[in-house]
Amino acid sequence: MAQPLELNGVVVWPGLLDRSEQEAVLSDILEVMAVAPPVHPVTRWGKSMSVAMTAAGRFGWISDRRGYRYEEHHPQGMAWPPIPASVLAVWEAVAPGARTPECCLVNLYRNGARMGLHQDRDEADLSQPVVSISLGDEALFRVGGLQRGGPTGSIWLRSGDVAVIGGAARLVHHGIDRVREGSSDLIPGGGRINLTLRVVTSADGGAAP
Ligand code: MD6
Ligand code: FE
Repeated sequence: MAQPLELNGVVVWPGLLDRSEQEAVLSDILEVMAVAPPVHPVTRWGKSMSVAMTAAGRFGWISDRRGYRYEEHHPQGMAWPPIPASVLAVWEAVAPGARTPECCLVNLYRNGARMGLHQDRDEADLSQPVVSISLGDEALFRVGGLQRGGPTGSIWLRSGDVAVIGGAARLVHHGIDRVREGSSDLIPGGGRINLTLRVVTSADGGAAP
């Protein structure tokens, strides 16, 4: 594996997946999306998110008028498809020894979609990392600190890049400011797909918070 970069404690592996590996992961994720279609979640306040989401694994992350949380079923009622082996292999490569991920959140960026600065803190075992895989169009990834409102830095994430948020940086604020449309021909119809792999439950097998 090439050398990783670091930004405010977030470890980024540029080009960890080559083109054929990206195509293999994408093909598996298109199958996930065929079974569990991406939907634009609605916030508690009724505002639709610009990113469309689905998931694989025991849990998916959803948001609706009742708030956001992990659920064992897609909003349309089906169980989430299993996490593809091609995706689990990336987790094993960058997070050896970690627990097995229980959620692969699939974020689909099209038509100017962005993601505001947030923390990933809905998981019960914060000793476990979140691993993110970027596919398709390049995206400007902003990373801040543990406190909201502190200084931030940015890095372009390209198709095949893998980012790991873990350890002391597990709760850093991060988001996607913009996506460079048309910068990649990987995804049919264009756009960007980001996969984030997470352990959701506590180490003793309890429920998510
Ligand atoms: C994205 N990523 O790249 C959004 N979260 O589209 C995330 O929100 C993220 O990249 C946790 C860990 C890594 C990430
Ligand atoms: Fe996140």
